Amino acid sequence: MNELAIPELSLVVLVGVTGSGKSTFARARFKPTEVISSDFCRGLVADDENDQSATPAAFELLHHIAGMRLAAGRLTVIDATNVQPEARRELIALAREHDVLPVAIVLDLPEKLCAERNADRPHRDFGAHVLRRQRGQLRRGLSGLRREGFRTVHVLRTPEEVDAATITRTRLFSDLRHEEGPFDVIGDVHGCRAELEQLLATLGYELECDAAGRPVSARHPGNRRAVFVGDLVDRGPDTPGVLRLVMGMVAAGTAFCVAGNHEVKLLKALRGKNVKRSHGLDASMEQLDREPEEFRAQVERFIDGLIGHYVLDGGRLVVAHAGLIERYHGRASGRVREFCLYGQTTGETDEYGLPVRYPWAQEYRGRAVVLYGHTPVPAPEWLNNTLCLDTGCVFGGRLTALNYPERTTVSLSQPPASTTLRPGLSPRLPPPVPAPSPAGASLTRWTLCCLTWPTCPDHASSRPRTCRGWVSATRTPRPPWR
Ligand SMILES: [Mn+2]
Repeated sequence: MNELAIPELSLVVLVGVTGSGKSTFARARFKPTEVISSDFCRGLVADDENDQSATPAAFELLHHIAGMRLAAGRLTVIDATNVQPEARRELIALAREHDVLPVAIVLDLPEKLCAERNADRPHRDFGAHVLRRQRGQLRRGLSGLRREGFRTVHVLRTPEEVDAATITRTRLFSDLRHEEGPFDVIGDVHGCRAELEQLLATLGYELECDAAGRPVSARHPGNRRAVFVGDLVDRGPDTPGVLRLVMGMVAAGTAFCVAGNHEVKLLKALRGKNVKRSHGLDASMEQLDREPEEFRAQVERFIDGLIGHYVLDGGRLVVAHAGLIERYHGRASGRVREFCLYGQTTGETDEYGLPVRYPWAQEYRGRAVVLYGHTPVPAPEWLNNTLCLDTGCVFGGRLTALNYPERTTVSLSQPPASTTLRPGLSPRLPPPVPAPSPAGASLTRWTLCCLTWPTCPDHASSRPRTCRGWVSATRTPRPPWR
């Protein structure tokens, strides 16, 4: 038995010369409606499956049907030779267009066997040269399939291997529909370990500490589980402490966590890539440098394993760092991950030189609740079944959680007076304001205020929330897209 694992929502591209047994293989392992063959499409457009002059029309039809199935979220198998790179390129583009994973299953069988099978079939009087050419194309393309974009590649080389192969459909990493909650979904923590501990305690979680008294996990006596919207790290005073606690909870099965843009950048830095250490990354790296090598390796593995979004509770709840449009729920592609991490930008910049973000939540009409963070807001406010939970904890705001399915929010403390952020805008960071702390500990906090820094005269004041720059920023006219 040879189990071939494929994601349950994928575009499966069979690759093999004529006579290699693709149709027989597919018939035994997929539903008849899941398999679209070029022969069948040729028959549909020309009343003759072997009419090679109908090939262009047949493939147009094949792509059309496949596209409609993928749009509907249905696994689709392409039964055609697909030995030419151009043919595969079009199918990979089709998979990407519908944000599903492309899979290749290659039947790389001996040429002699394929020739014998063709000889047995009527109307398959291909010359030996056709078979030889197809086989040459197949062999040349074989090693580059992953580079072409196939996320999964299975190669079967003997009739015995083909016979023994079974298909196992695997859930997508994002698919947690079987997890029904209840959940406590927690906004951007950004290294604020003390606030996180306090919030978890407020929510009823019991913290577990290691010998050094550091919280390494937490569980809820009522079996509630936490879901973190990402951006655990950077800017705040104790990124390692937050990671230690959240990694422990995820490992213990008492929390889930999706990736934030700050985790992704931190991972690059940890791997020695040359990234600009801005937006609080320098703080994280300094803090992590004081941790043992083994801990940094753990962090690297943890971040590397973070998924862009989760679909939970039978599809009724979606969590992604920057939110997610309905069309991308439960889908997998580069652009879906980009959206989860960074949101959708319009490509324009505003008067502060910051990217203008596309107001996806204003246009959201989906049935699933979408919970996210990424853009600090003064208070969580429902907008078309979506809720942003980033209330700017690290900027002097609060750390917020939403109880699901109850839909009650829990925030740590009172919000700072009259803080309003322009929607769709990240606060520009003023320089760190050292908080008065005993023994000169290097505890630094940043402020939410002052979008006009560095032109603001008060940006470095010790009471930044009253800064004049902040006040004038709140009077800034709404962005053009509102
Ligand atoms: Mn973010």
